[in-house]
Amino acid sequence: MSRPAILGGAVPQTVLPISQPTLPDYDRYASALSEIFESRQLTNDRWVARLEETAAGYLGVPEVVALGNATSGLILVAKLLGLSGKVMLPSFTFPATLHALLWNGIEPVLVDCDPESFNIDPIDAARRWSPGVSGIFPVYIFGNAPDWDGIEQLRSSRGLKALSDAAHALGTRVGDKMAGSFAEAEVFSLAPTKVTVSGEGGLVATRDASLARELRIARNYGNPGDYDCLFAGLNARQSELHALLGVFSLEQTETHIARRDAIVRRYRSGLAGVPGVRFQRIAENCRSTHNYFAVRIEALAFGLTNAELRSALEADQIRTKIYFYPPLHRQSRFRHLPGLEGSYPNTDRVCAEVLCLPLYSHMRDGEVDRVVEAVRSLQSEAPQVRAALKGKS
Ligand code: T4K
Repeated sequence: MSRPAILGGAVPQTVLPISQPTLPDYDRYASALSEIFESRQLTNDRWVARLEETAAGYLGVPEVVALGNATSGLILVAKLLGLSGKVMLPSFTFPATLHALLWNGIEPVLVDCDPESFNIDPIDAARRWSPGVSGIFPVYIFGNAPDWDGIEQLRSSRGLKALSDAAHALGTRVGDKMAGSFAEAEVFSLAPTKVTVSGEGGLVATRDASLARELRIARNYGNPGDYDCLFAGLNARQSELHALLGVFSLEQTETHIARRDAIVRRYRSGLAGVPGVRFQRIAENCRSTHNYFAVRIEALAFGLTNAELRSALEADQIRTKIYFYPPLHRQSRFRHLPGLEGSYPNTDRVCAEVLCLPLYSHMRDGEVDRVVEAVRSLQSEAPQVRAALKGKS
């Protein structure tokens, strides 16, 4: 085991990023790009249509609408589904989930997470339900599917609409059903830190043809074609250059997920038995995309907090992130909103322990082993590491 840099060991030459896009073959991309240049049609044309068709085929849904990013998809779907009053969402998520509701003047009602799966807890959602709630907005945390059976019970008994934030979940499967067909609309991200990328991009999957039609109008200012706008839309268009990258990237999604699965298995076996290290629970019938590999660091048993481990790994040139901190109920500008003021003990605990370790589809076994070895050696010398970190601050 090499000595940690924080304790005076050698600083490695190479940096391991938390995340990196795995890109398709450049020459093939460049050659197709030259056709786009020749056509001079840079947005909303055949590559956007092809991305939508290919994604719809892959997901097994009738309609997919491509957008400039997932955030605009979430904003537009919340609007077009006619959500109003209050909508329930998890506190443990990326801020964009909340922003989609705030842009629509909807009151968020936060729900605690399940501490093992990190996903919205349907039992807590039932507790926090009140008559003004019109919808539920689960998130596939790190690619792990939420408990759709539990959500469905609440949804049907309370007459709720559901949209999902599936930003991490293009390729997640529950049994033989792909993410994309569980809610009225599910929104995927194709941003650079995702498994499937288009530079920036988003995809909305839905079975509702009229919602898809309205979304295509909404992404173009709400203009149905005659400039007599039907409603206030956005410019949320996908460009042809991005869509092209998305089409080629989507061809590799299954290969990338299989590789990520192997990486996660290697991580789990390498870290097995390290005191205080716990893994996200993924239901047996769920195939996660493993968009991120999150561990929980129980400080008492491990000897360091998640933040201390993060700083010590940083010295070893290993980049990590504490996603999602701060959770929504601790965001300084939003925490005083009425629906955010409750207590969310599981979310607080997960946030105090979670750490996302490097994971990208082209990550080599040796790189996984380097992270495992660093975590193991930092744990075995935790008191000295803590003292060294204190000395530096
Ligand atoms: N819902 C959820 C649950 C989400 O997680 C997100 C976004 C959304 C909705 C909204 O989706 P979009 O509207 O973005 O489509 C990143 C991403 O910007 C964001 O898309 C993502 N989730 C979030 C979890 O992560 P940062 O600021 O934490 O990541 P950043 O830019 O520091 O990148 C992390 C690492 O990735 C870098 O250290 C290096 C690598 N990287 C990054 C970029 C941008 C690359 O290698 N190449 C790149 O081009 O936000």
